[in-house]
Amino acid sequence: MNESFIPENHPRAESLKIREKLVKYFKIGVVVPEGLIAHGRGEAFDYILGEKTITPALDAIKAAAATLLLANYPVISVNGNVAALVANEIVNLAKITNSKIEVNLFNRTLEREIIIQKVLKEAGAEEVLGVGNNASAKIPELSSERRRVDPNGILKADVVLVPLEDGDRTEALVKMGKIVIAIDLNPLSRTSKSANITIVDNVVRAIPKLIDEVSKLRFESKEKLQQIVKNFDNKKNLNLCIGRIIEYLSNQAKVV
Ligand code: PTJ
Repeated sequence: MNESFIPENHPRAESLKIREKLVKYFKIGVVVPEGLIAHGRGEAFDYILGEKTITPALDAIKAAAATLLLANYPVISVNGNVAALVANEIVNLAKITNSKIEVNLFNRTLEREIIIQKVLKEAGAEEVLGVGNNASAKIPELSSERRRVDPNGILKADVVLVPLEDGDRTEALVKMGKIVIAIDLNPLSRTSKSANITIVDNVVRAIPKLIDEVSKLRFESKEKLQQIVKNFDNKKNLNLCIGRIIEYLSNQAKVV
């Protein structure tokens, strides 16, 4: 990649670096143009969430960590944006939660599956599911290429982590009886509303925090982990996130 043109003291350096990363991975075919648009929507929500991990998101992260630790066969679903932004972190999370990693694309092509697999392997993944003919099973109720999943991955999973997923597929996974953990900056999206646990936060902050939380909880008893999950209410949590946006905007309205 060309040297970065972003000055370190730029007030929006972090956000610009993320854009730069996505463009770099767009140029090599990992990210699709739609992924850049989806990121723009995410950025807008991040802006009105104050660009930090809010307390309700921390509660969701704790419930997600407990759910992953309780799972029998957890799978982390990876698309282009996720591979571009947090490949190393996904590999670390998979290792400490004993999760499988599956490439699962909205805009599926074999070339993209292969290059995303390469990015994940370079980040340290030993096994990457869902590539080529390995994605031979189908999610019922979904049409076209979007329905393909790996019989040794998402099809078999009891818990699926879907960072940046679309609403149709989240709903279909829930209907299949999977416990779905979503990461989505938009608390109003169908994904957010239909997942069992939604972390309303940027993947670049949420995944490292999820790793920390798993490290904290990994030696806790099964009962304690079950209690954490039981105490979590996704609808209530999403309402708290929307409340935080309203609060943020009304505070801004006072200073403008
Ligand atoms: O790589 P592919 O082919 O699988 O395509 C990936 C995209 C993201 C294009 C595809 O899954 C898609 O179209 O997703 P949607 O339906 O646009 O949903 C993306 C959601 O993720 C939106 O609600 C965004 O607000 C949110 N989002 C975007 N960037 C981030 C994010 N959430 C958390 N962290 C982000 N960095």
